[in-house]
Amino acid sequence: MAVQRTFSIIKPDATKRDLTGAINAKIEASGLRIVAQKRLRLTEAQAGVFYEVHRERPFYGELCAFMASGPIVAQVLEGENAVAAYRKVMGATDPAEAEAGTIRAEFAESKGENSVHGSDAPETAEVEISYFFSGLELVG
Ligand code: FUP
Repeated sequence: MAVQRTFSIIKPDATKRDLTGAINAKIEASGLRIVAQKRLRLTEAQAGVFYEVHRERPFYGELCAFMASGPIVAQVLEGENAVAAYRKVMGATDPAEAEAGTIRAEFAESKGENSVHGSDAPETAEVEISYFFSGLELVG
């Protein structure tokens, strides 16, 4: 399996509780390298574009408001099979269903405020990375 990149967000519920370091420790312990990272605050409109795929879902408005409610940390992670590897480290969307030791099992507050985002496929990762980072910001 070739080295791959995935896109990650540490969400507002986690930055609010100063969990960036603890989450990064879990990411790095899993063998993934953080090759780009920045803390920023999205507007609801910017969050809406990012989550466009969920526009018709009942939770879309709440999701966009939450993602704009505080700072996020946008990241690019690199490693073997990074997309699937990170989803394993994140755990299930609903923390009640997340495997013990995963980021969401340990830190997520609810299905909506679940501490992290990770791309669901290499093609999605490429689109998501380019929404947040320029080539010049990806230093490896
Ligand atoms: P995931 O890939 O695990 O982040 O999950 P999804 O792509 O299914 O959902 C994206 C985000 O929508 C979740 F992180 C949180 C939010 N969501 C809800 O608020 N309620 C739901 O029932 C499902 C998802």
